[in-house]
Amino acid sequence: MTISDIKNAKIKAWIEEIEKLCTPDALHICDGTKEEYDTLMKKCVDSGLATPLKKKPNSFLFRSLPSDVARVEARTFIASRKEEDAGPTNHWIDPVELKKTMTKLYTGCMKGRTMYVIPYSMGPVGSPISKNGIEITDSEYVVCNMIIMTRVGKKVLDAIGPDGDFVPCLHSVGKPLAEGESDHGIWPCADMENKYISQFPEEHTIWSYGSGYGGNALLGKKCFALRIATVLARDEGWLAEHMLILKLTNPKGEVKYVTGAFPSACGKTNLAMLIPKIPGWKVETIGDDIAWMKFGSDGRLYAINPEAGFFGVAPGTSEKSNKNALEAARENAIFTNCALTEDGDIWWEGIGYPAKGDLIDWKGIKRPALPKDKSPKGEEFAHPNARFTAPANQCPCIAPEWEDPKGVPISAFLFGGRRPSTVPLVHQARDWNHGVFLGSIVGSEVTAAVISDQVGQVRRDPFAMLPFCGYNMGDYFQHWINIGKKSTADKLPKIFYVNWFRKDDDGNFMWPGYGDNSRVLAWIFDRCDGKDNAVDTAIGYMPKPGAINTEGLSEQDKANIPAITSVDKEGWLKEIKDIRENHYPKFGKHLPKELADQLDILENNLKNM
Ligand code: SAT
Ligand code: MN
Repeated sequence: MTISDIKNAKIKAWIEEIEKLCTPDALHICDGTKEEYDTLMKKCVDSGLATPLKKKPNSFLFRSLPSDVARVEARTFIASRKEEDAGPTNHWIDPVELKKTMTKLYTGCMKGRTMYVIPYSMGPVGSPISKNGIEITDSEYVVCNMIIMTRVGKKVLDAIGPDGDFVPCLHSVGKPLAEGESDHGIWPCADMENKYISQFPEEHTIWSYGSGYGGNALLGKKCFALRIATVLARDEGWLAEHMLILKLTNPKGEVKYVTGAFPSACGKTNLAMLIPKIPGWKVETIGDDIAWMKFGSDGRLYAINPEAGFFGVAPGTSEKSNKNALEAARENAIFTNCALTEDGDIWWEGIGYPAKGDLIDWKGIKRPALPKDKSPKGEEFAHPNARFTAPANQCPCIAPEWEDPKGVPISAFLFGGRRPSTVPLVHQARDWNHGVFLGSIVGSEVTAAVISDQVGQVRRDPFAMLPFCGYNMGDYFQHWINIGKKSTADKLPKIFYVNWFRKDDDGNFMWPGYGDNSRVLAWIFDRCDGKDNAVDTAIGYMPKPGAINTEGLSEQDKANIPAITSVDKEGWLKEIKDIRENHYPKFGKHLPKELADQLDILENNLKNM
């Protein structure tokens, strides 16, 4: 395609404006075809940025710089006109000031590079729930990832039409090249203080500069499908959430769709692709990271997966933990910051087998293989946030309806995080507002998915949206309360809080997780049918003794069940104190009264226990 194929005057003018600002050597309008993907990948291989993998057809390994390995929350900004509208959990900069700073950075920033224009759709093209974006980038890595992760090409320009809406997304790695200079195989990016991941919520616009990694650079994902989409969802009455979507079928062949919000690197991909340990049950995948949900005319919430691929955490992914993800990435995949084996395959910690021969680690250094598939902290062969990018339609358990433009009707929402104590295996909210309360208090240990000195510490991550809400989080809570008023209890999803990560005093996990989480999903499925399998407790409904199927579970795991399915009164009272003193006060007058009331109810219930 050339610029003359673009009939939409707004798009054309924007491309010309950015071209003038960034002064690339060439302009390329992406059509998303295989030929285009192959040509750009070849360019990456020729320049030394990508290594073709002999053992995985049409798959490539990239190594980033150690300073550009994950999202950078401290450099992520919500530039609303008023600081209050960004709220207490976001980094705010005045949009006029930010644009001035970034315009300076963008000036001439694509010198020596090609400027790519990627027309893409989040969601099936033409679905009433889908939205269109256009990303301009100077990174071939970004284009190739976007071709896997979204729907790219002329069909999107056609869907936008001559005067339709789109979200403009500007990205540069922030590393202009001098005359005759090349990257020499070194990942291009800018220094930390010059990285900016900026959202302008009033203009529905994204400007990203200086990072080439994941959510910082693939702007359809966190920047659009979450930060900007939360703003659109608030204004238009729907939900844009950091949630997997799965299809659950019981032994009778009955189906329910479930979504689940968990912070980054807490097992969303594994849960979405789970292989049940209990006979007769089946899990299929609709999405593994983001759900967009709108009310249907029947009053139920229908969800689509706005993405077309998986950008999954590689370490820990094995035949045992997630065979389906490995299968999805068997070919036509991109691997970032994994280790390379002598025979041309990828390897990572927790892949399930020790590597043979010498390896090249994610920093490009040759290392002798280890006898096990674990490494000491800080010396990993694959970076802990190493990723695979794989087309969703290559996943063996992808649900046939995963691209249904109507979406799928949701029966249950799960919230969860990594909580070594207090929070039980599963409990159910009594009603919608109680469920919103549970979402608002989610906490989790910080993972390697973000560059932070808090890794390993528990932080509050409401709705697993802490880094992804494009406006004041207190108003976002209110939006959730309001959504509950738009339908009736029988039609709204039931809300559950799960915790696969309880630990004993010696630091051992008390629940096997992975495929065994199907035991909890089965209980939830039956709850949605109103089955009498629960007891009413101070914190909500919990499984009746014996209601969790334990067939085939080890004796040790069975013995742990009473401890992880009971109410830890002291732990919850501490939790309440922390919410009351440190969490809720942050939101000031933006905190919905309904949530303050829920906190009082919980405290009373516990004191009367
Ligand atoms: O934001 S990323 O896409 O890099 C990964 C994540 O944090 O979920
Ligand atoms: Mn995510």
